[in-house]
Amino acid sequence: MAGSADVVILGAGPAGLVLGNLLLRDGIDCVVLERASHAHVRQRTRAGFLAPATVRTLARHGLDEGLRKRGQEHGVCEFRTEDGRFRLDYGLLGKGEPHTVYPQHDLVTDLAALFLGVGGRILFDTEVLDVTGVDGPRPSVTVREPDGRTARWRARYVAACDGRHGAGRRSLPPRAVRRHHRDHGVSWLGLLAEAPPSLDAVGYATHPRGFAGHMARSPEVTRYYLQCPRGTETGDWSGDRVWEELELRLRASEFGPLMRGRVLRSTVVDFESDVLEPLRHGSLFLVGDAASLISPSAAKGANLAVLEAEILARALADDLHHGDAEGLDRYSARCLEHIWRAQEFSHWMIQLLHRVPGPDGGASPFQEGLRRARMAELRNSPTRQNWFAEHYVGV
Ligand code: RFL
Repeated sequence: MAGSADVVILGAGPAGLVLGNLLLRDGIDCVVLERASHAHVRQRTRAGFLAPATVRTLARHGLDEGLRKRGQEHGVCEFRTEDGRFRLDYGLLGKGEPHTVYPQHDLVTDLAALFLGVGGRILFDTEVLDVTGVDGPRPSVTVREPDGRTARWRARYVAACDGRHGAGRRSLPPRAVRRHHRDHGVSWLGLLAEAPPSLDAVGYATHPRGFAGHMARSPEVTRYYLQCPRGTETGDWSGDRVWEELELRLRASEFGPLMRGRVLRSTVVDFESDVLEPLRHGSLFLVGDAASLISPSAAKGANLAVLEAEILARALADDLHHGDAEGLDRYSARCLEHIWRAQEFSHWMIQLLHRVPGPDGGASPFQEGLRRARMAELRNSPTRQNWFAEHYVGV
């Protein structure tokens, strides 16, 4: 046997590391098991739009030093459409709160350092193979250790924070949990470019050739997105082709040039969403992407992960310190309320920004009419703009 802990946490992403930090600060014995190496975890890039509620959560628990120093407030979107362009100062609308832009791999690096700094255990290069005995009082977690040998961890509770392809989901007995799934039929080519931002706003462009997006990351690096057909390989897109397509869809000739640069990294993301229900089976809890996958159109995934980790940490502390299991019993229902609201807004964003292909591959004129009406409403209605701002930064 490898060891035991009150709480065994699968995965060192935002969900697992926030949970680990909160448990350890509450005196609860826990361990984080992570398949990837420490170096890999520190450089896995994703966007990093953090909601004000997420920033407050991290601040409340003293986990925000890095983002306070290096995070940047962001509160403006620019839409470029068939009917011209318009800007929304969403940071001044709704509840008047902006996003904080802080790259996810920096957040994960900070959270891992803080956890290790207070004596936390993270076992990198340790792949969880399965979780068994979750119906009983002592579940166990089988892992492949860095030297290839298998070993077993015993726990009182297991928190599956290991994403949609993780061992937590895989270990659920058949029919223990329902999975509600939607494939949105949309894909993005996500690009990281060694180029300064070309706009002082998040840029969303709708175009007959598909969506294009612009998101500032730092003074030197910008994230771009291009909607692409399903089945696209990153190798299909040379640097020149990427920039020509971005300039066309972002209408650079009309609204100003793009600052070109080397494409450092590209990935294809197929838009899928799912929600598992309930988020608990016996002593196994699902957190973050393991609980619900949400398409990246509205930047909600990491924010939900932090929120759920805080809810679970409090519930575990009540149970382990005071024998009060009510929080654990309510965990699933509380999180699902937030998850469905985020899914709803994310779905609305997908419908706002994309010509969603129908079964024959083309966008239906009816759907396209609805999409343009939705965009016009956002452009013209102050009520709609306030609603957008509230949900865009909310979790
Ligand atoms: P993570 O971050 O995927 O971490 C899971 C960890 O589990 C490990 N793992 C295992 N470990 C041991 N054994 C196994 N069998 C394991 N299987 C997996 C993995 O190596 C990994 O370290 O899940 P977590 O913690 O739930 O966090 C979820 C977020 O990462 C995700 O929702 C966001 O990245 C989504 N997302 C965004 N969310 C935001 O809130 N704001 C954004 O601006 C934002 N932009 C994005 C995004 C996701 C994107 N992609 C790549 C889908 C932009 C993009 C392009």
